[in-house]
Amino acid sequence: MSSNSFGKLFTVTTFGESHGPAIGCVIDGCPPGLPLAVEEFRDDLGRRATGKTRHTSQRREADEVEILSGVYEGKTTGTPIALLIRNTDQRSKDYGDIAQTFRPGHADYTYWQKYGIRDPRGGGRSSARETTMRVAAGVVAKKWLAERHGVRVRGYMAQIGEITPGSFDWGVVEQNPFFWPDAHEVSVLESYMDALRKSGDSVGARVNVVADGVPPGWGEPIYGKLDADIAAALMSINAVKGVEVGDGFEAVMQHGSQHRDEMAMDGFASNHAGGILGGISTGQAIVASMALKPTSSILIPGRSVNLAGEAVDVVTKGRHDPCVGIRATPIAEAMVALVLMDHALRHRAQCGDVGEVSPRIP
Ligand code: EPS
Repeated sequence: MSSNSFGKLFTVTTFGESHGPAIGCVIDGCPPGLPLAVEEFRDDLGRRATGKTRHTSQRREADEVEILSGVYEGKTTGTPIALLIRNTDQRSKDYGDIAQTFRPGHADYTYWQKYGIRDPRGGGRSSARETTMRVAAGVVAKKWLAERHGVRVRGYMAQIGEITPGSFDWGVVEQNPFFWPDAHEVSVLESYMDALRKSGDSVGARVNVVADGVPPGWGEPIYGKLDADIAAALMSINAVKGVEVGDGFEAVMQHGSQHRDEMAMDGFASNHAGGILGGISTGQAIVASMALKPTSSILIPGRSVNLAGEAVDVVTKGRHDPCVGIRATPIAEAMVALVLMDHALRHRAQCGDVGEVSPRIP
């Protein structure tokens, strides 16, 4: 009912608020015997964290994971894995004004309408802080997928505002704060973000995720399609307003002769489908893309109302992201990995005995 859990066999439940004492998650359904240590969470949590560069919120959290259950002598036991991260850098006084008003374009208003009460501190449950636990759970999924199936899930930033990469190299994506695939443009982005931050405004972004090594057969028609679950998972990330799989909305302008991915015994000729047909993986790379809106917590005054229904101008001070997309790449990877792991286990449960079917296109 309250939708803080997702997945069917590999389930993740997150809890906690931005300025509460801690955030956490419970992962259920993880196969036993997977080696797991707290150190393994650091890399991805650091990639997502605030305060690493001047281009993101300056809140500084250690984001140190505590494993409370489900791991014994360094291996998962098959019982629920509870992970906890304590919040340490809350500055709730920044939210004194916001508690009385609604930021235009923010979930402040809809949470209030739904529950009749809200925790305004740091955005409460609607804060991007919650995505920390998605990334933590995603570490477990990524590891199992890599070890058991050789699946690799990677993402990159594909657009900020109107800027798109002029070239593409996976090798540079992790070498800059934007997850940008073109090294020559990083200085352009730095200047762009500096000017944007100075102006007090924010901007949207596009993040792409690619999963290599997924075998054919994962995904459940009709109501458990792999692409539908990936879309729902990406859409559940804060600020996401659009999702595409494969060519997505470009398909509107294509002809069938162009869109179909022709097949031969040495491979598919293209991947317009994004690795999914009929809701089931083809064995090609799974390619998904998401659009993030510009954040609503900005310094440019905007018209709104206060709790008394009076007209007010809202200016959001404090520590905020001028482009939330900059930190979204590891979150998108985590969500895709979580969906893939759930579907891997679901496929194994129903169709594990089917084995490899001929002909198989590599
Ligand atoms: C956020 C506002 C900021 C960000 C936060 C997301 O929080 P605060 O106002 O408490 O500094 O720092 O992001 C995180 C803390 C995080 O770990 O992602 C918001 O409005 O969503």
